Amino acid sequence: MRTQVAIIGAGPAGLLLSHLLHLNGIESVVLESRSRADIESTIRAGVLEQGSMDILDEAGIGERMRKQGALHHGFELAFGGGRHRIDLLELTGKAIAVYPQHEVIIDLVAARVAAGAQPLFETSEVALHDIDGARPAVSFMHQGEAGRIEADFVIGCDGYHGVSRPMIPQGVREEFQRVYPFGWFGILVESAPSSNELIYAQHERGFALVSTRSPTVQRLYFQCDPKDKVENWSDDRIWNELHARLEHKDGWKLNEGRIFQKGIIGMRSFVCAPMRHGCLFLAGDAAHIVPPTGAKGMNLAISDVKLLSRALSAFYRSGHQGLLERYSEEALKRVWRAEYFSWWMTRLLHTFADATPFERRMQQAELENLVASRAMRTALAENYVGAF
Ligand code: RFL
Ligand code: PHB
Repeated sequence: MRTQVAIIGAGPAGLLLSHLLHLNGIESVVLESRSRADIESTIRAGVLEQGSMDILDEAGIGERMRKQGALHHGFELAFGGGRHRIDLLELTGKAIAVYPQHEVIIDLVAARVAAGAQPLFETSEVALHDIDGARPAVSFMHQGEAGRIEADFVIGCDGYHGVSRPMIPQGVREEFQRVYPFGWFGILVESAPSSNELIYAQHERGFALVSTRSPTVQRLYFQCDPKDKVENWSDDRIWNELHARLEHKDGWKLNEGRIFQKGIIGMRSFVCAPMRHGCLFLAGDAAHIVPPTGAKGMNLAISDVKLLSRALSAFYRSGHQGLLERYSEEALKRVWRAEYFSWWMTRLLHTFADATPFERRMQQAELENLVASRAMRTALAENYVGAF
């Protein structure tokens, strides 16, 4: 088999890239190790920046997002017993949408199927060949048969644990990493939202976050030991912890409901540079990871593939390689700024067990400064909505 662009991974990065290339008349094949049902039901991110919404709209797949996604014009920061609103719209003129990542995946798969280009699901033994030579190819197993696709380009959109990144030789690849000494315990709850807007709470017992998925489902997180086990957390223990971290004297109450999903997520910051080697290009989590505090992961994946689809389109239209050559440098500029913001939000809002009393006071003072200063709130809001 031969195609123009072989894409490994049907996450937001791989599926959107395939769709954007199709809109530019470029043929691609997407290989995915999991099943369609699995990728369409895995609960992950929730927040889309305005720029990401615009890209989905321009690509003609924004209709359900516009109808079912909830537009948020601000969020709240809770600390020291009070709550403070960050008015994103007033500070930046932009907003964000809460629209679950698996819904974006459903919309993208539907668009690919409608175009007659369904990803190859449940492939295994995916391997890349000759990525810096003349005949790049990807081999794999699919439905019990061995397959091989030759392509002009191979795009690694296969997430942090994928096979693409290790194909960049060690002497060429530089990796930057920070693993945090805590994780997030995430739950899905059957109940009406407790708040119209997200609440990011700093508390001495640890960070907590109130988000939503729909008018009948809440998404809640709280900082935990990354090595803890879900079995150690009964529903009662979870609610006690969330009430303790989120409720203060102002009368606001967290809505309880049936907890129907629990999970623990580790947290890291990670960047691989460069994001290109030969005809292999990396996009999304394959090249970088941010802790979820800044809600940037899916948005970075979307902005990578926007750059990449432009570069590939320019190449196929006119033979110019300039944008392809600049891809890694351009993508990494945005990546590092989002890494900084995600690290900063994480440091600002989490409890570090080894922090000295002085460092704890500095954290409080930074939060007080932030809400007191329009300039600092504006910087936070610009980063959060991705207004660059
Ligand atoms: P994905 O989504 O991990 O997709 C990679 C796909 O590649 C497949 N794959 C392979 N396929 C074939 N052969 C192989 N050898 C393969 N190896 C892997 C995998 O099965 C998978 O389907 O990467 P992509 O496309 O780069 O997308 C990145 C986002 O998924 C990720 O950054 C976000 O989910 C991060 N994130 C958030 N991002 C936001 O923008 N806003 C948020 O509010 C937000 N919240 C979150 C998050 C991530 C979270 N978790 C679970 C880490 C909240 C959480 C809790
Ligand atoms: C989510 O709704 O899953 C969510 C929202 C904001 C974040 C991270 C996750 O910062």
